[in-house]
Amino acid sequence: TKSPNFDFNNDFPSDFTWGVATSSFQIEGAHDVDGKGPSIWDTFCKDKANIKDGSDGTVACDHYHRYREDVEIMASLGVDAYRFSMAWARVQPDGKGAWNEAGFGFYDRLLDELLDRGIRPHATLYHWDLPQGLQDDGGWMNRDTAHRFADYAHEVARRFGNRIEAIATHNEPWCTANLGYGNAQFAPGVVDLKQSIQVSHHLLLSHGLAMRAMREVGGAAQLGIVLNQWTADPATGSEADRAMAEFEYARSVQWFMDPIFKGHYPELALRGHGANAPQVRDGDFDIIKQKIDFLGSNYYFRSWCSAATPPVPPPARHGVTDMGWEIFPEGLPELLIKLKAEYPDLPPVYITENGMANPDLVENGRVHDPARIAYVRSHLAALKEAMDAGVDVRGYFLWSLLDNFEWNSGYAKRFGIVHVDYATQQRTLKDSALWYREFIAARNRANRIKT
Ligand code: PNW
Repeated sequence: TKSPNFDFNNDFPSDFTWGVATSSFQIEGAHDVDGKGPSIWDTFCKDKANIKDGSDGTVACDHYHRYREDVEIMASLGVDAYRFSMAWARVQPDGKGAWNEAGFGFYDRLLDELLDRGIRPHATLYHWDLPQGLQDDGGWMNRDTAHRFADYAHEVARRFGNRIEAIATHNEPWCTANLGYGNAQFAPGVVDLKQSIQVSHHLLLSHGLAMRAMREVGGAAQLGIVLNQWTADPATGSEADRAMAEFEYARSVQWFMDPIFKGHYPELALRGHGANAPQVRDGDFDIIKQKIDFLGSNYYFRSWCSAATPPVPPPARHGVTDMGWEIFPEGLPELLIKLKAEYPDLPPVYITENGMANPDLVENGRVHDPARIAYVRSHLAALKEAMDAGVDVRGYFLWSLLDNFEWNSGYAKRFGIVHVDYATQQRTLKDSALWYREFIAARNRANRIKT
């Protein structure tokens, strides 16, 4: 395909990692193929009221059967790396007990395909699809699930640890806890603040146990975690708005960072949680507070904090996405610079997700998505500012390679730089994919001139 005429200037470091990201449940489909067990998302989708368009993940992008084509697309874009997740219930159908060789076989083939194409694999162990068998035992409310997770991490590291560049334990534990147990937008669909906070502790514990188990194996992979992060801005200068923003930052960002980097929960959030504070056992923080090799940071928007009724809306000077999320690139450097100041031991950072949903705009075989290109460009310019200010950022993964199952929004929200026609499973590069390809190619040209 001929690229639209883009002007670009890729002034990132020559060894910066350019990637795309997906997750297992959102793209794989093949929900019961080759011995895969059900996950809590298979279960959650059975209640049609949970998903806006009543859809589910049984087929999704059929990536399980089309991974070769999808890797081929990535190769054609020239990406350096691919961030994907493994479906725990594919490799251990019940979440405990026997391993499923056919399930491991899929990831083995995927890794081969990627490595053959020179695309470096970045794997996430848990992107929300808990085996239903573990949910039946209490899921993340059951402390034992953290130990089951460590067993799973150990096995993945043992089998694949030398072929994966980076392994993240969790994707966005904030979402698992708050959307899964706080407001029931996500599986398992519980509404209970106290439980959501206990779950967040078990997630952090499971991260620590998994880190330990994987370190024990050794292996070349860098080990870390992926958090969704934002700055929290008060809507006005009022005392109430400022207090709200401070608490919001503490309960969402510091809540996951402080245990890992400082070995305790943030005081302000603990106090605010009061009787809902989690049960923590002696030694838990020693398990959680371990050196991580990288921090994955997912950035989509800032948190806008207004204590007024009705709340003062965000200015949204750069518009909002199809998700209704305010576009605010300025928040990215603000966040990263703040993290660097707050956590002196901050390891190298990867932006493991960033991107936007916009409506389907197929026109004569072309998909024009200028808003997505503008979104990515503005966030990359902002990211460069953070790097110029001294934040050690090593890579950027655009969310997402493909239009896919957007959780409780079903297929109605499209995040892909590659369009998927779900009736035919046909993939079409959107203008944003063509732009990304040229952007990466500009770096490659510059590197060739240098050497
Ligand atoms: C992330 N929030 O989800 C996930 O990692 C992806 O699987 C998902 O497709 C992508 O972002 C787009 O939604 C989030 O409400 C979902 O704050 C919700 C929130 C944040 C991230």
